[in-house]
Amino acid sequence: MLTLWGNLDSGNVYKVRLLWSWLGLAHRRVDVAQTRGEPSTAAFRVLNPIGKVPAVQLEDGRLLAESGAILQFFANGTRYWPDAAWDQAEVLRWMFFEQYSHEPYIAVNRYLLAYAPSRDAFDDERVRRNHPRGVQALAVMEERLGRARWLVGDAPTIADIALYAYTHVAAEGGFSLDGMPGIARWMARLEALPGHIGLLQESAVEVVGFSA
Ligand SMILES: N[C@@H](CCC(=O)N[C@@H](CS)C(=O)NCC(=O)O)C(=O)O
Repeated sequence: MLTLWGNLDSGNVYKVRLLWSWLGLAHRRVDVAQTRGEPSTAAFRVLNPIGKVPAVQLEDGRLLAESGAILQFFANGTRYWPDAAWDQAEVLRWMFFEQYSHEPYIAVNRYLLAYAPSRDAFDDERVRRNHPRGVQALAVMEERLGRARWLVGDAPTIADIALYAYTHVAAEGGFSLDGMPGIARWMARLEALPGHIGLLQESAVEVVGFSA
């Protein structure tokens, strides 16, 4: 069976869980949490040298990290990774946008405001500086989703998963989605797909603790 290392409330881990749920793939989850400092331990870095979740292990023992790479590997050959090279490039364009222009502001502010065990003046300044950049990322999404049903083409792809993960909980990072009807309609559309699970909804057949 597939193994996933990560915590339930992580959006990056949720991306993998959501795709696996769409695809009907069973997994066991090892509960590794950033709030407990577990991803940066030496024991976890054996699995993923950059010390971050998610990491997954295939049934043949191979390990893979980085949510985008994991999404692409499992979507390959399914309807969620398009056939045409141009559409594939468009999916990657949105996924790189997510990692460089969306997640560093929206996910980081969510973590600092809602999950971080402690926060100092440096973090508060970081939240303040991140905010307009996150708002800008949401505006870029709204520009597309105000006129299109999905980020790429006319069907859901892993680009939609990658951007849904932290957009739908943006409020936890202090970001309002008011006045963004395209994003609201897109989120409702995605949530109506077969196999949808919520971010805090356990989807593993077994959950085990992590021992560093
Ligand atoms: N680019 C990575 C980012 C992963 C990431 O930032 N994971 C966070 C949890 S959401 C983490 O493990 N942080 C631990 C740390 O920074 O110590 C991906 O998309 O998988």
